[in-house]
Amino acid sequence: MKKKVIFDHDGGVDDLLSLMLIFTMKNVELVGVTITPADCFLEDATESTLKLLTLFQQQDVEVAKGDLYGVNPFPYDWRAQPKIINALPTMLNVPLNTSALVEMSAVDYMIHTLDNSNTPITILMTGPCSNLTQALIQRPDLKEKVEEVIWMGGAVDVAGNVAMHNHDGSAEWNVFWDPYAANALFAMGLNIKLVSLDATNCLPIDIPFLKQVAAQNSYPMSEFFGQCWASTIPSIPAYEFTYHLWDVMATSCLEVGEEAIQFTNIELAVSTQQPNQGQTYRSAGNHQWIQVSTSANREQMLNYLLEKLRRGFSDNK
Ligand code: AGV
Ligand code: CA
Repeated sequence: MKKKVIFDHDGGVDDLLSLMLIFTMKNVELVGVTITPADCFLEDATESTLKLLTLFQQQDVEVAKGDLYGVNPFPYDWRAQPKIINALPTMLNVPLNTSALVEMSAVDYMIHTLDNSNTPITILMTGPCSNLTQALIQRPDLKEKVEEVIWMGGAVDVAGNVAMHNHDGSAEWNVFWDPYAANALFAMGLNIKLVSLDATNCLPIDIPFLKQVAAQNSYPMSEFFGQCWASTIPSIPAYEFTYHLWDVMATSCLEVGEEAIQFTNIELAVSTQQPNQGQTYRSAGNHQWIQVSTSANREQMLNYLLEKLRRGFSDNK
């Protein structure tokens, strides 16, 4: 049986790549996409999402826009960056079809979909976790409808990627955006896989990596991924600005096993206070067991991805 999935993303370049990767997965039934207006502007992310559904002939997937905003907004230039994806020739040539959009907010859509499903649903999140947390605060009974949560977020035994004057740098951005939601989510007793910077650090999106993608440019999906990733290459390379295989690695967890990404069960807490607001730290004895991606096998991940990208846009259809 296929894995039923709701995908909550926040419109970044790698969030959009993640959506495309899901479309290639034969073991996944993507029910709906919810958008968190975090590392994006909602209008841009909605347009990208709808166009990708059309490009991959997946218009039966529903899309709901989020209306929750975290306490720590992303920098405006990061939020504006993914707009470039809608300006790429491939996307300009796709007509905008809004029929997949539902009238409900992301939170209401999650509640509605979990409530009406006879089988549990996996929630994949590649942005902040506010929508899911709010949905389950409103309807705690729906926790039993959540099969598993896969969330790109956190930094446990490594540095974070938040670089702000009033912060100690220990937090990862998706958690930092709404640390109160993360704190509440960890206390809910769900089955959570946290794909943290501990694992994603092993795969920076750099020129050697992009050359490997470019070498198989004759496949439409490789070519498009290469173009999208190129837009993330920072003019001034520094850890805080360098893209890694963040959301894409989290998304691959729908398909790959322990040989590619290794998880360790850890009792984890989230700080809601400065100077380490949003830090995910070990807290032995707190009973908030979270499966943290403590490491990943770089070769396995690379081979998996390159193999996935050797195809056209709607080969499954
Ligand atoms: O912390 C990683 C998360 C991922 O979900 N996001 C980007 C990915 O979509 C925030 C982020 C951290 N550093 C960034 C980010 C950067 N340099 N540019 C844009 N977003
Ligand atoms: Ca993201």
